[in-house]
Amino acid sequence: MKTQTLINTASELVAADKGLLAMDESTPTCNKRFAALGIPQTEEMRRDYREMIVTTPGLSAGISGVILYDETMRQKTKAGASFVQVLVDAGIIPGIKVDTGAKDMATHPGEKITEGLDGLRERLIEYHEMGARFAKWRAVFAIGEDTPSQSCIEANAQDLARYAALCQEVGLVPVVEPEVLMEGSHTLEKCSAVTEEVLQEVFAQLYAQRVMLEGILLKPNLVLPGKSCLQQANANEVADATVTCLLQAVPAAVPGVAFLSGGQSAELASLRLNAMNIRFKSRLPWELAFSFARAIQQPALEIWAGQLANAAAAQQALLHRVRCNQAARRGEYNDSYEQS
Ligand code: 5MM
Repeated sequence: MKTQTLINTASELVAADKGLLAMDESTPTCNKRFAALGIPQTEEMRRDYREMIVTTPGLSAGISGVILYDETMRQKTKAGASFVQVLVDAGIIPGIKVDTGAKDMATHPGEKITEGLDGLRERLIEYHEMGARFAKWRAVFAIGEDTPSQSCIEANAQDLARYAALCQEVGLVPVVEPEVLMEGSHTLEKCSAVTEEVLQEVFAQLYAQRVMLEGILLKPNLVLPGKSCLQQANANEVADATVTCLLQAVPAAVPGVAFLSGGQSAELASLRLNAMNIRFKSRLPWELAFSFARAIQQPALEIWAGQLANAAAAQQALLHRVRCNQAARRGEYNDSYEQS
């Protein structure tokens, strides 16, 4: 195992006030986002959109790493440079999503199991040769009356740990993403209990698979009330619940926690990250960073709308969200960022 390389890469990804940009939407997810805005769902449009993102001037000031999808990993700019090379030249670490999606879990109605372990070692070797230095795998857990079940949590946690071990074997930092979904009417307390249970099982399995914790990043959800819960929480309540929960489950050896945004608005994601850093930053063993997809990309996607003429304005919108999240990492984000 390339221990020191893994440790260095993981630390670099959460250094200073930077974070990760997730642009690893699978083709169906990317097409869904395009369809909502009337953008044609073709490979060329997806390429154009991703070229707009990776060529954003100054992106590396706030983005340490970008998570790509297999299609994107193999694409080039119109000028002929691979997206991977564009990122490396800009000083951004390329990463890759390596799960093949969350599928219905047999005998577990309403629950998902993430697939992708078959042939994973060979795929990881290829991605590493192509320039990736980290890899991501997402498991999802829906909160319902009887879910998530213990067997769903165990099976997904074990698969996350097996993927993480394979990543470290080839020199890729695993970004371990167990996502407890926001959909539902559950309370903040329920989300906290489920998130803690999931994270404890994930770390038990990571230990069992002998994963080196200094060479991973965790990409969890925030602890939030369900979207349709009548009692919503303010940013400080979310910050307290999230950090209290993480402290029960995430070992100090982990260098960083890079949150997903999960469908929160871009502004709320920044506000809540900011509240956590203001209230806890100096007292935590791990960095509190971001690995957002929608909360960084959505405003830019809406401005771009499939038109080359809008690319420069879309890049400015992307940079704006990056700067907001950098400020949130420093605990300096406030309303004035949204008025400029
Ligand atoms: C939860 O999704 C991840 C973070 O994105 P958000 O910040 O928008 O929540 C993201 O990396 C995710 O894995 C992809 O966007 C969706 O991938 P699939 O495989 O569902 O297309």
